[in-house]
Amino acid sequence: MFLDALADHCRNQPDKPALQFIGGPPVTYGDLARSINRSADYLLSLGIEPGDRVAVQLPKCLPFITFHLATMQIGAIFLPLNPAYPPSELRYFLADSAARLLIADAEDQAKLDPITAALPHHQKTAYIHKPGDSGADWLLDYSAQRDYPLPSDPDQTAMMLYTSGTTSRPKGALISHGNLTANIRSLHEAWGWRADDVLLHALPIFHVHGLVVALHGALHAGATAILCLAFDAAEVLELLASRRFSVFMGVPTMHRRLYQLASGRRIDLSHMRLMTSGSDRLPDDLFFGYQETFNITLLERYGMTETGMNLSNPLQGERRVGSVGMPLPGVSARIVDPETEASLPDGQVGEVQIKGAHVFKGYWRQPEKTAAAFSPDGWLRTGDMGMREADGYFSLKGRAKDLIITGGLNVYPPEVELALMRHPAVAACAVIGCPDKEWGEQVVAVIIPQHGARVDEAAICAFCREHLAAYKAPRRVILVDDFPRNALGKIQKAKLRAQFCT
Ligand code: MLC
Repeated sequence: MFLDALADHCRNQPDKPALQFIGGPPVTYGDLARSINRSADYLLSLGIEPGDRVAVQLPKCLPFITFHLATMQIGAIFLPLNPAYPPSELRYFLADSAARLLIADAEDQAKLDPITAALPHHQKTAYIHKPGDSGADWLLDYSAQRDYPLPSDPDQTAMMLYTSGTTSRPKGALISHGNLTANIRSLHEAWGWRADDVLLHALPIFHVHGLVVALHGALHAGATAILCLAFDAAEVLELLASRRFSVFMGVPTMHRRLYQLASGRRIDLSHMRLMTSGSDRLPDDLFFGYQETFNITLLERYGMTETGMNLSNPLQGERRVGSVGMPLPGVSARIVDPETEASLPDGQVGEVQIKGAHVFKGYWRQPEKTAAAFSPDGWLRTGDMGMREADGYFSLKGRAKDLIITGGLNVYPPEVELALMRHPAVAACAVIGCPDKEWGEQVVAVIIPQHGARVDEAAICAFCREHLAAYKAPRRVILVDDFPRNALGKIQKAKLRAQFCT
């Protein structure tokens, strides 16, 4: 499994750099093994047992990575949390997951202690001081050699990743060791990961893209990942041009910024073995712009939190503009009529459904939602609409579910609508996504104010930021007297989009 492959690399190439944060020292595979051991010792000293949830809310740093790997190694369930979550979201994730332990940045103690004090399952918050530098020293300064048995049951849950829902609060998607391993093996084969690859890693590490596809990909291959603390387009472009790297993965917003920064200059990046784009549709102009400016063809792929990666354009062969490619090895994909779930012929648009050993186990303590996520014959309903061409390439054609993607992050309108409805000046609201060149889509709130209420648009946006992570907050507020509704009284968001997304 993935952890076995990593353990082999730690044993066989202890002096090779596994990770390096920009500006920091290299962390060899030997160092990584020791720091995982130290993290595991610590977790065990607190009585953390297999199946316990360990939540980690840290910036991008070595302790995040070692506690991630150590938690999975001792059979507990790793729960990453975005440091941008406001207290209300954080409280929900910690309460719903019933996490026993939270590992967090000491700088956040004043914010976190009042939240965790009221949580019945919460046992401890381990605060790390300066997790980016001195916090990492604590982990590296360790010589104990342990041989913890690695989890051997592929069905054992390794991670829990929250995904928002169209009709409910966020759900914890349970990802098993077998799921992770199946997906990383598919990607290893499809993308030709090599031990001499050097990954430039500029994604956040609390999502499947940055954590699993990018970081696990490099560690599984015994390669080296160089990590930027955040995405700075100028820094990333300079690094990419330096010829040190062979692999880079980004979301379209990142690629857009890199492309705009080049502003017509030709910068040859053809030494890059692999540059991928995902988490949102890659616009055609960016695909061609990259070819023109950087002499490289981006490889677009398609995945989701519940599965990891599903489809990919080929490493060798045609990377087709507007297409997310073909099923990865071991993955099956079909297009079905969204009503009847009957398979549709090539060329027809329907829901994309997925099957394979990489597909998640289900949602934490939500058997009905888990059942609803699958067709009667066991295919995962992705909620994405797509089409298969006769030669096997798939393309995405919209969404069956009400979802906005901004900067590669999913925002579920009902979640934003719920927050808006808590504002006293809002009588009714509908949240829509409007196309945006930089972000892909922009969150827009259409509001009917309470009778006689004065609505301050800036105050509404600020109010949302108190209750939701900033990327979910509306960028624009539009006031209306009424909504277009269908015969059943349902708000017709397509009409709102047509009217207001200009
Ligand atoms: C930041 N902001 C966003 C945003 N990210 N707003 C909307 N959408 C986003 N995605 C806000 C900030 O709060 C800030 O608001 C303002 O935008 C400017 O911030 P910034 O400094 O310019 O943003 P930056 O930190 O550079 O972030 C942009 C980004 C980041 C594109 C680098 O969003 C990012 O890392 N996206 C990748 C997300 C990702 O990893 N997705 C994978 C999910 S897994 P203000 O007003 O306070 O200034 C998945 C499965 C799969 O989807 O297939 O991969």
